[in-house]
Amino acid sequence: MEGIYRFSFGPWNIHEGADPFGPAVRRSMKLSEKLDLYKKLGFDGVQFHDDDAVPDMNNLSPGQIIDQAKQLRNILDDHGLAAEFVAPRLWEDERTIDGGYTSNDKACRDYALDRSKRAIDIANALGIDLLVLWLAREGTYIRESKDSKLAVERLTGSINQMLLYDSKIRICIEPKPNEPMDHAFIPTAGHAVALAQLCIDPDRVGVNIESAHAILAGLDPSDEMGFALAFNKLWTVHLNDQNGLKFDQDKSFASVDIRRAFNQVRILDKYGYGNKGEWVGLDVKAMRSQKFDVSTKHLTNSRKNFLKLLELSRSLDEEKVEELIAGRDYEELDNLILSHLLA
Ligand code: 3MF
Ligand code: MG
Repeated sequence: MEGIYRFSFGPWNIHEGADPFGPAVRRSMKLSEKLDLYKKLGFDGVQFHDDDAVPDMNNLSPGQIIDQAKQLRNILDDHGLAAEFVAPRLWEDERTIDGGYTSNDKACRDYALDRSKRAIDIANALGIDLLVLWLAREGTYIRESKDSKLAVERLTGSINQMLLYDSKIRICIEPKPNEPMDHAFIPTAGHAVALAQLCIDPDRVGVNIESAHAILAGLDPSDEMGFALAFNKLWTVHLNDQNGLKFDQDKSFASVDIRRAFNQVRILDKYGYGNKGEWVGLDVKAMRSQKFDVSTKHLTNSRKNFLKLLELSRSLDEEKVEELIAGRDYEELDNLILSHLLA
């Protein structure tokens, strides 16, 4: 059951190169300039933070937000592009310093929920039904600062409110074990799927697996994908790569470990990922050392690597694989995979 692939990324994936230790090194591109690039780079889908779609939204009324989002939809149409999802950016406001849905302060929790509803309005105006929640600050710096059982109840309660607010919206949780927090409450696909079961409409709560986030959790990204697929909950992916347990690197897909990337492509393709409209999202960052005029190569390279690995996945001698599995000759299977990747 082979998949059909369309590629997406977010405007934040073309960026100025600032990091916690130094300032921007490339000029900013306006959203309009970025949208002009999508098709040229081989991408048809745009992922949005709510305020990528509607800047300065905290100072706009709900009606103004919807109007601006509708204008953006026309711009996307003119470019032949589609929106994939909207994600409320809950980690930058002063009211979310200690988290959004799990903040200890009720006024801050109310802000987070209200902002999420505005993000749902934007999704509606863009004609899509997918809201991604990267639960950035829903965790702790020190164990004693929050109650982890209560935090799960608060997350469930907030998601329920979103499900009630819009009877069509699907909520897709992007798990990540750490950064910016020391510990996150929903670090893996298993946690996200379990949280979905606690919600009032579990069928509308799914998962976005990001390769680097799985690696930071010490897990194999393809296993995280398989887990979500087993629950029919893999609704989008953030493919990238990561060199060990350090800060979230968002390296180009397959740039660190070709075999690990191959296995992600293989499981997606084996289970027809994309056949129900799922996009292949690439959450990758250009190296800070990259000059402005060559600062989108991480996107084209990641897409190219995916397609090359897809060819390799589809040309693997699956009969031989089955034969070696049946004979439990995993050394030979190891060699078969490596020879195939090295050929
Ligand atoms: C953080 C991320 C984010 C999310 C994005 C959409 C910058 O580690 O991966 O990308 O994917 O905010 O939810
Ligand atoms: Mg991501």
